[in-house]
Amino acid sequence: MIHLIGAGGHAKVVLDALLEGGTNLSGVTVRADAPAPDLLGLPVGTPSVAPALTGLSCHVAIGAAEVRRRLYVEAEAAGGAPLTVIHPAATVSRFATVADGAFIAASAVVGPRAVVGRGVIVNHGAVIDHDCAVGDFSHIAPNTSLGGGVTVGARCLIGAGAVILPGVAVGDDVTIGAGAVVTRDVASQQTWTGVPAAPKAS
Ligand code: JB3
Repeated sequence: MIHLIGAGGHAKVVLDALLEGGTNLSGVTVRADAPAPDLLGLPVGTPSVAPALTGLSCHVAIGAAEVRRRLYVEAEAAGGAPLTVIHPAATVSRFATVADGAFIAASAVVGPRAVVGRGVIVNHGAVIDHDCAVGDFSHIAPNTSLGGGVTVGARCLIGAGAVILPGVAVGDDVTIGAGAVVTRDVASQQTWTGVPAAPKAS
């Protein structure tokens, strides 16, 4: 049995990937903190994390990094095992490492010796090229491109369509704006936007 936590937009994408991968709808339960009518036809229960999850595979399908991290901690405390979900139309090198609880969407590419951390989202069409490392709970948004050897820290948001040039290092808790082109290293807790990307004026 698979226990999906979250019933919003991202949960739709994750459930769709599970179904495309051959999981039966009857083998999935869905819970969220707020009542929702259904998720692609599945009833949604509350609260998000059931009191007992022993023996269940859990996937937290929520985009916000800190919420995703916290709910994985709660799910594991309740006995659940984090489940990695990879859409069958994603291309993941046999030499890549994908940690527990991560999600790899359709048309994403994860290259050889790349490391994708716990609870990471690699969204549609994103490319994580060879030797990249993406830290826990980061979100690599649709159609982004990380060149070879890029490192991204924990809990980052790399916005849709952003490009990070080969070898660049991005710290923890960084936000990169949509469409930015990052040509040099970014320190932790910064927001960079633009082409070439620069720290966002506060
Ligand atoms: O950009 C793309 C392709 N996807 C986005 C994704 C990565 O993140 C998507 O467009 C959204 O921006 C976002 O999707 P998500 O996280 O599904 O957002 P939303 O549709 O707003 O649904 C949030 C879900 O998380 C709902 O089921 C909420 O009940 C649940 N939720 C939000 N905050 C929470 C909390 N649940 C708990 N337990 N605790 C919270 O603090």
